Amino acid sequence: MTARLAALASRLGRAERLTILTGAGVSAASGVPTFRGAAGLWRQYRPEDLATPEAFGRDPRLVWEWYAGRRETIAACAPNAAHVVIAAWSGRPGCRVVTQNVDDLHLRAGTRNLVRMHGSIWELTCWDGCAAGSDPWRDERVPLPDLPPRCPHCGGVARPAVVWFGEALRPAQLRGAVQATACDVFLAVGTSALVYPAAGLVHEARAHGAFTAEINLEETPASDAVDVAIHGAAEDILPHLSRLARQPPAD
Ligand code: BV8
Repeated sequence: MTARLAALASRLGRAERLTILTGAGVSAASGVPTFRGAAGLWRQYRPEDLATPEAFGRDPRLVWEWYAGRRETIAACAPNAAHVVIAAWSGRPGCRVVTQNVDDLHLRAGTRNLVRMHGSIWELTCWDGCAAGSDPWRDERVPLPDLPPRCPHCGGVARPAVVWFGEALRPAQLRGAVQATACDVFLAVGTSALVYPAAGLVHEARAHGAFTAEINLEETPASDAVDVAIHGAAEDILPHLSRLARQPPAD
């Protein structure tokens, strides 16, 4: 572990273009349930039952009850040490942060140059497709006054402004994520590397010649593809890496 940490720290210290991809594991220490861990969200619900446009079309109230519960949980959570380190790194020239998370904890930690691939649980758009409601608006009320909430523009049904399974990512977010793979160091943190197109980004970074690394509690399908796979908690490993990367290189 030490040698791998030192190798990654050395690369981080020298990187002119650093890209960090995060998943639910970065928010776990803040109390936000992951999708596939022991207490994972998907254990209680099947993704196809809830995180799809078909599910929402069938029963908007049921899907909103799931999201309203997640919003209530997330509202009580604060950024953890992993978010704080990533926010500090995000201020470096050439650093970009691409997250799959919809909890906005990176935003609350002050992260710059952030691409939120799957949107935000704190934003809504119009499900009924009115023009004014196609751009997400922020609604942080907990609890929401009624489920499903209404579109303020047309009075129709509002939906969470997140990307569901089977839905395309918004072009600007997809473009930002793909452009971020043109980097010197690509660091995936706290993701099971199962959901695409996010899971494909590490391979695109490798194709650009990037040094790739993964920090995760467990093996993932990306572990064999990266140059360095470090098994540990993001909230422990990232502060340690940050200290190592600041040290002058050993003679
Ligand atoms: C699309 C938002 C196309 C909603 C989410 C190939 C190419 C393209 C698409 C596909 C493809 N193959 C299959 C698909 C379809 C599908 C897909 O990938 N399916 C999977 C299941 C196989 N992809 C899609 O549908 C995507 N859309 O491609 O559209 C298209 C094009 C044109 C027209 C129409 C369609 C959209 C996918 C987005 C789905 N939305 N979230 C919401 O949140 O409610 S996905 C959701 O799960 C998350 O956002 C996240 O992205 C994803 C994976 O979760 P992770 O973040 O990785 O979290 P997970 O719990 O899985 O893992 C956490 C890890 O952390 C674990 O390994 C754990 O060990 C570790 N950990 C825990 N604690 C810590 C830790 N590590 C470190 N420290 C800790 N403390």
